[in-house]
Amino acid sequence: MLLAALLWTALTPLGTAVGEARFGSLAAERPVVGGEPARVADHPWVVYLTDRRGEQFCGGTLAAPDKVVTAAHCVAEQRPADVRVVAGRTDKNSGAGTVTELAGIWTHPDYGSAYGGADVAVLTLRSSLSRPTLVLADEQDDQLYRPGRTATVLGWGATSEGGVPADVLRRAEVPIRADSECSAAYGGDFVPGAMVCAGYPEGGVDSCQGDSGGPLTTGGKLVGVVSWGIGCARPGNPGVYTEVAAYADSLRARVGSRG
Ligand code: 4AZ
Repeated sequence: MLLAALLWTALTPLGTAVGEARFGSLAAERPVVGGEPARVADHPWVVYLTDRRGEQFCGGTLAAPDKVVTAAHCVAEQRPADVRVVAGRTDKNSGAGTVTELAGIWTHPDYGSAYGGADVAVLTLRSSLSRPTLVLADEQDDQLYRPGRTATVLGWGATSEGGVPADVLRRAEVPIRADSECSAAYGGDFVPGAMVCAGYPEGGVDSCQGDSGGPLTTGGKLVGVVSWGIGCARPGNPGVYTEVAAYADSLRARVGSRG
């Protein structure tokens, strides 16, 4: 998830009362909720992003030895020199794994804010990692987006709305929902074809603040990137994810066809 502060910054230029109210509510409610502890050994391609001081602010997915897919809203305002990628570290308090600097940040040219879609970015690492990568969903993967299908979301974000970030990686299972259900919840802010809707009607399980940029996976592929929502795990407010297959073309150009 985006840090609320980053999201606020990203949305402030819109300057509308509606935007501010919406943003205010996001800032007040931080969001993996309802999940369980997980290990990077079981999800070796999941990574997190830190600032120069080592503070985690978003998640990501290793899609090639030197490419990480994350959310544009996580890095749009950042310089490559200010971001690190931490791989192979389940517990933030451990020294396990590797910390890698960035050679570059690409954000999708259509990205403006999380509400407009195209909330996807590719980070190029200064050195390649010897770790398994996750394949990206593409145009042939319609079945992975079928409503009712279960997907897994991973992250080091808050475990309750307004709560503190997790030290240890967490995992939760959420059902893919019909686009119409997020449109009903979020109106025009939900863009079918650019975003995926996921979560239980009754809430209780969701991504949350700090999970942004992290993976939503099913069928062994990256199908979504944690993007936004109203609060975390609230009934009637599913999580919204960037639809990776919708951006397969531009992602292939950046990441390579292996995904
Ligand atoms: C966030 O602020 C955030 N429940 C991420 C995911 C969701 C809400 C907020 C979805 O980073």
